[in-house]
Amino acid sequence: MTLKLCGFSASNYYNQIKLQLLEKQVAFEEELVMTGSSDAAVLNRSPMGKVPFLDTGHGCVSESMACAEYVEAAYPQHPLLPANPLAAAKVRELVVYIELHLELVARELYAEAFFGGKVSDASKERARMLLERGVAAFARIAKFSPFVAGDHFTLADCAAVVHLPIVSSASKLIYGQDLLAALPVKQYLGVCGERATVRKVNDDRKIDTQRMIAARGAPQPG
Ligand SMILES: N[C@@H](CCC(=O)N[C@@H](CS)C(=O)NCC(=O)O)C(=O)O
Repeated sequence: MTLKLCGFSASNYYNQIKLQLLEKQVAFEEELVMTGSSDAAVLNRSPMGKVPFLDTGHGCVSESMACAEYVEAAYPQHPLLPANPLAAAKVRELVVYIELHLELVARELYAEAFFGGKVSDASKERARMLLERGVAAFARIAKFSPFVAGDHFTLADCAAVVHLPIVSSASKLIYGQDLLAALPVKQYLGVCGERATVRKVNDDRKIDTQRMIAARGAPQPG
């Protein structure tokens, strides 16, 4: 069976794995699966009901880091992790900083920034404190030369390309200030945007966002 990437193209985490698969030139199909399902058939494949998950034909894998590691191990072509163990650990470290200390913190703001909801002032303040700490830490390890981990496009770029723009947008909308402004994110995204893979992910994201707006009548992030 052809590997299936399950989820939807407006999702930043889905796009992290989609970009990896495109970069590695892995043959894959996309299966539209939305979040928030209580259907056992979905939860058997992704226990939290989150996307993305991979259906390998022999079993499903959820959580983007587990998916990314599976893809690197099962499809060694065009590796996106360096062979050197320390260099590979530094790439994984960057992915964790981007996901855990930037995206996951900014996610607290999405309800108000993108979905017309309300986030309490206390939550905004806490998110701001955590984001400032996360950004300062990320700035110490991100190279942007031109890629996040150095001169090669890696898994850290699959994370950065999809998550950094959302962190910027959410902080601009909520605080009136881009908390990533001190980093060369714009130039970096310009370099990455020259890649056909990144353009494909962004084009599909825009189409899927329109699909979701039409279906729900509400704007979506990413
Ligand atoms: N830790 C998860 C995060 C994935 C995630 O939060 N995906 C969002 C879509 S962008 C989702 O499924 N949200 C629904 C939910 O949290 O229940 C991963 O790395 O895959």
